[in-house]
Amino acid sequence: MELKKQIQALGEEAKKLISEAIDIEKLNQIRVEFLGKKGKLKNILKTLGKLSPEERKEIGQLANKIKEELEQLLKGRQEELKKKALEEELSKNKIDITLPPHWIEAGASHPVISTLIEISETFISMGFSVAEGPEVEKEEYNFDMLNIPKDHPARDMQDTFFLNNGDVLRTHTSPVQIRTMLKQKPPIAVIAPGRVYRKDADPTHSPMFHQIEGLLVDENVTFRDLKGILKVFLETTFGKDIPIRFRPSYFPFTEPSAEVDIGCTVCGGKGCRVCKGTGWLEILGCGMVDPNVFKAVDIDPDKYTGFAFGLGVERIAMLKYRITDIRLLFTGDLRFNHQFKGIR
Ligand code: 2NM
Repeated sequence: MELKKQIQALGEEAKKLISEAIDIEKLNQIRVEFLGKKGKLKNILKTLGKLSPEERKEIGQLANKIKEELEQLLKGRQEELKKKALEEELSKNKIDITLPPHWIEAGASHPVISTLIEISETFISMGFSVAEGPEVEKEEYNFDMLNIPKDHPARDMQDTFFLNNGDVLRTHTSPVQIRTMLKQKPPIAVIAPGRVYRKDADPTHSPMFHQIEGLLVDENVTFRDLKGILKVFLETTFGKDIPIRFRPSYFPFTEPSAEVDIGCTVCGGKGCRVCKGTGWLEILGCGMVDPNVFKAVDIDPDKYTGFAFGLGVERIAMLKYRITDIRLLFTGDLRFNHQFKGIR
């Protein structure tokens, strides 16, 4: 039968083309050409009407069988080509997982900043807020209102950087406390961490360094409150068993004033180079806010009392990490910072 042969030949032709197809696009072309609505198989089947019912049934079945076979083959070949394309893509972009990584070094916090943050957090945990202010200050806020008059020797004690317009680089963060008391009335509990400047440069002094000062003002604040707060701070920073002593001292802005020593962390109190044989290390200054300071900021000294303290962050960082020359802290050499990776 002519039609049967034609259909079989068509099937063979399509099978050959499918097996030779090199991409998905070619497969789609073949599908349209042979199995499409206007495809070769449909064309042949159009002539079916002229046949007898038996022949029509037989040819119809054959055509269906061939159609199914071809669809099966198209599907199979399509899978094959997809797999091949993926394999090619993967072998082109091979990743060598044995290569060493591009090393990105993690940053490290500077020990002075770590220390400043740790100390601040200790005071924050006791209810203090953090206050900030400008590093270029009015002479009035840096000296006058702190009970340091123009002819007072304390002004000479602090070698000050003056600006042409008469302003100063703040020599301590006390002006921040002054600004706080001018705009906020008691109860006040603030710390003022920040950079300060003094004309000074040797193994233990840098012209720029960091201070944290604290101030607490309310009714009935006493020296005992000051001692309690500082004890918590020192024990948190240097350990529960750190020896502490208060020595009478003098500051223009506090009365009475004291300096606080801790037992030498290097020799344990026996006496060494670091504590200059005394067994003690000077760690901070403090006192009860002088009534003259309260008057300058319009707080009633008959109603309120307060304590204040100030400490040098570099000094504490140097003791904590056994650094003997302050200049190491200011080299800007990242290799130095990286020695303190992970301390915070
Ligand atoms: C110190 C020692 C003692 C201090 C005083 C004040 C203020 F503004 F409230 F009067 N702020 N900080 C103070 C007191 C600072 O540093 C060694």
